[in-house]
Amino acid sequence: MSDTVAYERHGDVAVLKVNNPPVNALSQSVRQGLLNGIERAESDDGVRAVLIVGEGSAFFAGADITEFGKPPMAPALPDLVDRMEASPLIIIGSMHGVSLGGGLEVALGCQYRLAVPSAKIGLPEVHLGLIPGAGGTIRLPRLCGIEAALDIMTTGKHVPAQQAHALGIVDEVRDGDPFENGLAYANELLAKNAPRRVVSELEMPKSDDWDALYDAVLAKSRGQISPAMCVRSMQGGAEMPFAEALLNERKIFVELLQGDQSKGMIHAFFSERAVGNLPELKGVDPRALTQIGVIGGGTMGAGIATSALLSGLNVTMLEMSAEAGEAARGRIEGNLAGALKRGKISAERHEEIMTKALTVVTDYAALSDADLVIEAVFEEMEVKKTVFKQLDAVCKPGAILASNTSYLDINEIASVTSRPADVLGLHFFSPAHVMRLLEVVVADATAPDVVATGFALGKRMGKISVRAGVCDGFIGNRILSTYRTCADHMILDGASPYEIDQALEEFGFAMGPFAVADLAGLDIGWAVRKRKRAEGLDPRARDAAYVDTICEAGNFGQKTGKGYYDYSAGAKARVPNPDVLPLIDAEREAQGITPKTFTKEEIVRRYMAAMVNEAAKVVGEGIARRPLDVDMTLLFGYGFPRYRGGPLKWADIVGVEGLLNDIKSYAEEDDYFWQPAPLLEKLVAAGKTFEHLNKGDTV
Ligand code: 3H9
Repeated sequence: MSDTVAYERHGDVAVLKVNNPPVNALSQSVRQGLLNGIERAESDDGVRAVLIVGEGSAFFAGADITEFGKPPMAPALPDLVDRMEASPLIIIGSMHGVSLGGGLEVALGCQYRLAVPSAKIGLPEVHLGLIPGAGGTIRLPRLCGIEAALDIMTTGKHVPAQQAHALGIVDEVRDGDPFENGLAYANELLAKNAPRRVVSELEMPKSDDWDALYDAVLAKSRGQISPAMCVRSMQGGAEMPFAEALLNERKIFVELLQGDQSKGMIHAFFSERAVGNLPELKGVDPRALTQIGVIGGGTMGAGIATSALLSGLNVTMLEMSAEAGEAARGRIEGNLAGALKRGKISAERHEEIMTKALTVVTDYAALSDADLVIEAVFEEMEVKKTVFKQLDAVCKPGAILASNTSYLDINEIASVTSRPADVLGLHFFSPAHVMRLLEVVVADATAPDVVATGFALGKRMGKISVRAGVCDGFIGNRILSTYRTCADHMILDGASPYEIDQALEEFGFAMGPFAVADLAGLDIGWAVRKRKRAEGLDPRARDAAYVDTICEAGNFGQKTGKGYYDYSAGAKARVPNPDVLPLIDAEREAQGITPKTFTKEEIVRRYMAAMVNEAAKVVGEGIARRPLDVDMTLLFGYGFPRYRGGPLKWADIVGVEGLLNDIKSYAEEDDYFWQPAPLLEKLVAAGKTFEHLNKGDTV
């Protein structure tokens, strides 16, 4: 047998127990073990059935993703599943935990499927930029029809056992131990001489219009190709003999595996898990958290409070007046009503939160037993300092003081307290109870257990937490400010905000930068520009003042109904604001610029070059520890398309050398803005990529 699959004989049933922690991925050893087990059972006298059961947390989490991109190792999963179907024995899968991807495909190669009620099944390959590659696209529809199968494989969702049973995917749902249940079920099937029932021999459902299905799926996936390719593979199942359809599925799978989108998505899968894994925090215990204070109940503070409440923490919300406190309570209640409606909390929990877990106060003294206080007040240094002085005076020793600032210097904020080791930045993204990103900003004196507590809080809230160092804008907003500036330069030089938004939305961003600015509120950027101008702009920096005119007229984007776009017909029905282009024309004229045209490719190339260059500076300066930290920041906080993996993964894919050459050629027009990142130059000189740095290599 193999190290990971044990063979046991229980009367007429051979049991294959799979043990490949942590999630029973179908690695080569597991595939080999299953194949050997089936062959042994076939020659084991008296064996009439085979039961496959997973030890530990899952049946199977799918193919072993770490094997992707390496030379294939026999037996291949599709061959194993075929071999299972060809066996004269009755093969039964007893599922618990997850049966995902190849794991469900193995179950589909079984003739009977049993699950515990908590089991979940799914085909999440699309989240890796792939399609199911071991028969899933052509076996699953035979059990549950095209519509349900397409829904499962194009969304990648996890389907609970009862629902899978109702769809005909699982034959029986029984509570209890998966092995005991499975053995009893196998013996029942043998006792009643249950027939062999091979999924590939069932009738394949047909569609009248595969192209329409393909188009509909493609239109929903914002540039990601794999969901639509599930349709094409399923179509093959309906139009070709089974063996040919299987080869067709395999061909599509391999093409996608070799393509850029799966590279981006597999990078995202592993980076999402690696991002919170910091060597410096190994063995460091976070401080205990029960009671959280939040200062300021605007949109951001209310969102943070909601997130904390939803994660089971008690929250004391501090506002300046009773009226402001009531408004904050109203915002939190509104957020929680949304969570209740979406089934994220029960009515009882909602009631409990509003009556017990949330307290709204106006006196700092009420924060004396808070374990952690997050300040979310107006973005101005003096205001923040006043808050931190008061917190320092009332909070108990050991309490952590956090600022939700998005740009300001945490060291300076910490300096007004007597406990800089207990101060850090916790930068949430609005709406804070929805957005997944949390930047944990580590200041010079922040203690390791305070950092660990920031990560523990993020985990508890279901966030992707990224470690950031102190600088203007930390990781995300610093990079944003650079690529936004690049977009502003392109506007001065001839592009329109609408062309830029369109090009970047086609690249895969959820929204273009100008639509984002309208959503966030143009007043935010206006305040930053005013601050920077007050500090004194470098005379070599290009300035675009036309957008200030929009703000001066009281147009701050979506919240006022007008910004770059006009939202009078609703937020989704955005149309260009007719006032904007004349303002841009006037600005170009005032600066003596003759506008030129930009193709979509040029727009994307410049915008991405600016993003990658600044990101490389952020990594080079140690503000982000690894390129993957930048990638996850952009993915989870800035709408960067997941299928491109993040800006630095994208840079590796398109080639860092070409990007550096572009940056150098742009520098011929503007050598102040386009200063190549030293790290990028070193990488190119050493013939390395950002991925080398992720793996711990240095340049
Ligand atoms: C496929 O099946 C293709 C086939 O159709 C065709 C083939 C020919 N492989 O997420 P967690 C690791 S494609 C290798 O933190 P959780 C993970 O990296 C596959 N490793 O735990 C992590 O490692 P570390 C389709 C895997 O409890 C550790 O396990 N299947 C795999 O929050 C724990 O993971 C999928 O896409 C894997 N397949 O969630 C399922 N899965 O500790 C992908 C996990 O070193 N997996 N690891 O960071 C998941 O969705 C979640 O991991 C799962 C557990 C729900 C299983």
